[in-house]
Amino acid sequence: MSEAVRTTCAYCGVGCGIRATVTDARAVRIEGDPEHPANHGRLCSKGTHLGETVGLERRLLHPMIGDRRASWDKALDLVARRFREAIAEHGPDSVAFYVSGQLLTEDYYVANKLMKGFIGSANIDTNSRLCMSSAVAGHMRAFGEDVVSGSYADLDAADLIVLVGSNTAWCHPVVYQRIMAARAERGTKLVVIDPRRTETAEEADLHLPLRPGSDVALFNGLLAHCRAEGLADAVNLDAPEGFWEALGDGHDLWTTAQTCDLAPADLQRFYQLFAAHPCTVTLFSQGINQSIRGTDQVNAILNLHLATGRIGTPGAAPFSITGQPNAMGGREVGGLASTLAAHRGFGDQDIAEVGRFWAAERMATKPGLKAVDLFRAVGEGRIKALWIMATNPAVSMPDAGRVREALAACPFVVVSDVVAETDTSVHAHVRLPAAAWGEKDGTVTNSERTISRQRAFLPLPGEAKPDWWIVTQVARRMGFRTAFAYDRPAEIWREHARLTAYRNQGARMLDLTARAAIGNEAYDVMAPFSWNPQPFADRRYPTDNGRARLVSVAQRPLDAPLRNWPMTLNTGRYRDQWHTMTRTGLSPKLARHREEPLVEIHPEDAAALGIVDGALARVTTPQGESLFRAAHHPGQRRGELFTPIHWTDQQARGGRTGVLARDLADPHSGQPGFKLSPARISPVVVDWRGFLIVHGDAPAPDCLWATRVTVPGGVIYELAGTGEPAALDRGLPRGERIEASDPARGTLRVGVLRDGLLAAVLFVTRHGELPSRDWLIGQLHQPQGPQVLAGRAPGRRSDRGPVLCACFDIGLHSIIAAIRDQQLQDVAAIGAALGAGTNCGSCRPALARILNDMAKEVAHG
Ligand SMILES: Nc1nc2c(c(=O)[nH]1)N[C@H]1C(S)=C(S)[C@@H](COP(=O)(O)OP(=O)(O)OC[C@H]3O[C@@H](n4cnc5c(=O)[nH]c(N)nc54)[C@H](O)[C@@H]3O)O[C@H]1N2
Ligand SMILES: Nc1nc2c(c(=O)[nH]1)N[C@H]1C(S)=C(S)[C@@H](COP(=O)(O)OP(=O)(O)OC[C@H]3O[C@@H](n4cnc5c(=O)[nH]c(N)nc54)[C@H](O)[C@@H]3O)O[C@H]1N2
Ligand code: SF4
Ligand SMILES: [Mo]
Repeated sequence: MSEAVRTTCAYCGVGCGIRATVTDARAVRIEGDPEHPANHGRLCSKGTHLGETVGLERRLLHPMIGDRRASWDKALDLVARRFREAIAEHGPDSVAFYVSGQLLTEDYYVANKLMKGFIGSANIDTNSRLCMSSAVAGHMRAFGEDVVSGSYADLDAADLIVLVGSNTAWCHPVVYQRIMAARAERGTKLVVIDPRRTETAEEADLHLPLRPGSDVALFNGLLAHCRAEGLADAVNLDAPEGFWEALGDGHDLWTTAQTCDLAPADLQRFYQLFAAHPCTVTLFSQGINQSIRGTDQVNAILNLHLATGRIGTPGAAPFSITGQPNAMGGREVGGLASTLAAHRGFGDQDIAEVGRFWAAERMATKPGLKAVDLFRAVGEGRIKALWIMATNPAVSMPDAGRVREALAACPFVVVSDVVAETDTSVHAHVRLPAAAWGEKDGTVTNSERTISRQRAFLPLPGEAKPDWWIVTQVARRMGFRTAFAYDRPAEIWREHARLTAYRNQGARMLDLTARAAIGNEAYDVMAPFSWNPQPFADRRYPTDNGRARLVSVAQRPLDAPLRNWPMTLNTGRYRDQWHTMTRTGLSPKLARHREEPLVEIHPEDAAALGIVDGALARVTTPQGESLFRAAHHPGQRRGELFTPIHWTDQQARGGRTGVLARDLADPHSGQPGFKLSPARISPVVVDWRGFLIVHGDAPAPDCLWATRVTVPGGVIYELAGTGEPAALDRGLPRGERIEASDPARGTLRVGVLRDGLLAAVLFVTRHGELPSRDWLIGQLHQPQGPQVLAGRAPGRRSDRGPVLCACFDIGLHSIIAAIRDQQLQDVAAIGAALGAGTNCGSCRPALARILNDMAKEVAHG
């Protein structure tokens, strides 16, 4: 066994430090790094189970041109030639890169430099456009520079934490645990502002389930209240003319409560909490950013913090928390089409200075196409060559059906990815195998501006190569040899750090001078550091006059429901899946939390529309339609649906949220309004239901509904369909067949044995019950006979229910039984009895809810 390598988690913007110990050829033990400032040793369920994602199943291991393996030389030459030809024939704006907050800073830096300094276009945009570009635009308007002003330590010091549009318990779990610890220690108040009652909201002192899209009204109303109370007296601010006057009208408590559809008493309680606790952190993410009003919503929050002086002191900050592991690094190097590099924009002086620094052959002179416009341009044939790196736009872009058509029609598409087949890469002319987490070296910046090293601890498999290498090879072949002559990430890091310092003289806060000359060894051992531990402590801002700017923002009208689209669709994340599941989807443990894509709906809406809990339903929007399993949830607002973003064609026949979201975007940031699309829902009637469990892997059976779930040693497909299920068993693997079907009762039970070992089972029923899958999954690759078709161990019935604790594999039913039988009173007692919740802690909010629900049941007799 080797020494532990210190690196950073592959997933979210919390940026937890990890100690990875290689235990076998492709096996690794993962522990939280106690010395990392972001997590002090903690990890959530996703980080804890990273070890289950480092295998080589589904990896892309060789360059591919079409369906054929090609040498790196051939593939790189082809990419360089096609980009050169397009530029020669149609100009630099006829090509584009679409990159990702999951690239390392060094990868990002070279891609940006190639496009903006050498190709001569700014057509490089990133999935961060979909993620936090409204926060970027808001920061620039208020501070003059894209600076996130909060730190995790502020959460320890705050007296009030307001979570707005953030399901922190699921999406930034280690930050959430830090909030919970502060609450336990010092009674920090917690307010959650989210239309849905999420697990995050369950724990709060106050949950405000506001009308979607009404956040500007809420924060303007609060600011008007603070002004009236004499709390808005901060200095060193510029307010535009009429700013305060505009807050005079229609911002009283009653009008605001009505606009936001909140109980006035709840709103008043929030105002009082806010007024009483100057040490306030307002942490926000996609419920704010992913809106056609996103930038205004961000500025409404920044206005409030600036005007009440809640910024720049410990425990007081507006805090935009980032989603991806390196969203911030991408912002620092200029990965967005709307910024140049090193926190510079497209002013003449910036263009001239960056051009000189790069010795650029052809500088971009204006911002490039933002993601939504970029894919529109692809669809209109204006982009002749497109290179996609580390993102899956065929799933994650709004109106993804249109994006797929655009990709299919584009003359030349290159995809760099770690997996062989994604919904995007099926459209690629060239696929380039990228090094994955654990194989690549570089830096990432987390939500609080801490830069950490990601380090390799596994060898590069097959012919995979790091992204920076792939980009520089293409750049060299396009004729830019000297500008891309890097041999290692450290060289790129030094250049990036020098660029942040170049002609800076205090004009921009991002200044990495101190790390610009570090040697290769110092880079290798570089410890995590923040490039600015407490921004704005001196109340000076990187604007022309050093003052921050209040921005006049008014609540834009909220659409009434349309006749054919009586519902609205809200979209987001599950606790244990990451985006399009290319990696978390490999983990059997993570799969158990939510096995299928659900559409959550308020029970009364469901009753009115005939949507049965657990049955299939069709969600339709003007953009497209997809099937989901319906789940009644009283925490949904009336009139609203919620679906997850994770499922793709690789995992399911339905569950495709991307095709449903409309592609309207915020006018300032270009960020799509993913959280609100007009929609309707209808029941889907099926003739039969079933499941298929296979040892190893198998393609999805061809039927109406098939969702793939990774299980130990194989996969299970949950199935449903219309007509005759008989066709299904044609898809079974070859081997000795055993069968116990009863056509009269509408059941079909088939098993396949290979060398006496169970290779597959298919269970289908028209009316009856299906057995618990757990026992059958455990029989895969075990010696079995016909009795396996009973579906359970002789004489035993065990069903532990959906798994809540992914670390110790403990199901809902086991937890309920333990609470009842052992009279467990709190989360700690459950932990002591079962272990649940004692490792990563991601299930603690769920455990608290179960205790609460059971206590209520007892109280109601
Ligand atoms: N488990 C998991 N964690 C992740 C990710 C993942 O895929 N899985 N992805 C990472 C990434 S890239 C990101 S960007 C973050 C996202 O992290 P979050 O922003 O916390 O996650 P979301 O689920 O997208 O949306 C947050 C909440 O916004 C609410 N919301 C919707 N409309 C409104 C509104 O009008 N006003 C308000 N106030 N709230 C609204 C939604 O109901 C939802 O609960 O998560 C990161 N962490
Ligand atoms: N409806 C709706 N849509 C959304 C959202 C929403 O809330 N609602 N959220 C949006 C947000 S915030 C985000 S961030 C996006 C995320 O959406 P995407 O970025 O499209 O999703 P991922 O699955 O993270 O895609 C990353 C891809 O990069 C590959 N990859 C992983 N590591 C590497 C690497 O080191 N190098 C290379 N070259 N490839 C790698 C993975 O295999 C995967 O195919 O989705 C957006 N879409
Ligand atoms: S909170 Fe979880 S997913 Fe995010 S960085 Fe930490 S361990 Fe990784
Ligand atoms: Mo994101």
